[in-house]
Amino acid sequence: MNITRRKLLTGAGAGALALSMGRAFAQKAEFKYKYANNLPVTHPMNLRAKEMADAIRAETKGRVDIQIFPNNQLGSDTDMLSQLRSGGIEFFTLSGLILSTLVPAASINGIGFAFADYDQVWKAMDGDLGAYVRAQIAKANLVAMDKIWDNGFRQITTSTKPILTPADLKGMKLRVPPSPLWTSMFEALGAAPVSINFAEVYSALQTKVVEGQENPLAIISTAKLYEVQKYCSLTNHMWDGFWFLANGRAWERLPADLRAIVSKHVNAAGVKERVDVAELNATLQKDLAAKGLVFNQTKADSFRGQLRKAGFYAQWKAKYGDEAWAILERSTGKLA
Ligand code: X2X
Repeated sequence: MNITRRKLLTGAGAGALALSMGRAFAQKAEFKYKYANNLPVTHPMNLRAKEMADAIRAETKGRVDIQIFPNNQLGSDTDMLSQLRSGGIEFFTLSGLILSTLVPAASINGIGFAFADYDQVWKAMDGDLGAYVRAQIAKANLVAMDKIWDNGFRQITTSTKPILTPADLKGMKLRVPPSPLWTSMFEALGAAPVSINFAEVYSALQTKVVEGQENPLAIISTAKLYEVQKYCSLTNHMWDGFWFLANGRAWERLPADLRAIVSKHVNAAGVKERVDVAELNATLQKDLAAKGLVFNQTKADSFRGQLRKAGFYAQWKAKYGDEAWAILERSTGKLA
């Protein structure tokens, strides 16, 4: 199924999450697992996850039934991470930058302006850097599936003014996800970052608790942030993805043949979701402008220069260590 912008924007895809025929299997499933995420039902992540759950249910002949809980239904990202660790839920898709509160190395793909394009992203994340991070995640008794799902290159939106250079960020109350790297980066750029879980972002913007936030266009669109923001400044300041995580004990409880089926379909769904998200992020500007969002280009070198001047790269190279930083720079070129 090709997730078209029309289907996304009309929310027709949301119907795909309606109670599935699979309910009939739920009663007899040996393994009834919960998969939670923080994205709207119309985001490609949930449209592909529905296909994935149906394919797993079919190929395991109903033995594995994955129930999807989208859009923060089970709580905030920090709540859901706790539930994943305790086994309250068995699967959860989470940005490595938020996971870094538990697995510090998991935020390394979010280093400001590290990746110039998707070729560099997938070379790193499907290569040595992804393997390194997954090994670190395993030490926390979590299992990260091989193919990280795409969130995208992030842009800054505000309700007050366009952002052209870091000077425009000075003292700005900007929402960032709860993660030391996000806070550090926007402090280095001169802003006043405020850590807020995604579940509360729309209302925080609407009530002017914060004047801006940063996210890829697919999120700005599916979460309807254009309703409470006026400007979108195209910074591409960070690439971010979602690790598809499993609780270690729950994963081991699955027999090897079922684990192979589940991981096959999860990874296949992740690769399809990447195509969907990249297409949306490349084409949504026109739809969002029609909804009133005012776009501007930015001077990337001025942001990168400010990060260097503030010692951001040197600080994070020291935090990750030489091994991880060398793996990152093999894909990005010299950063610090
Ligand atoms: O919280 C965010 O901004 C989001 C939805 O992009 C993440 O999950 C990192």
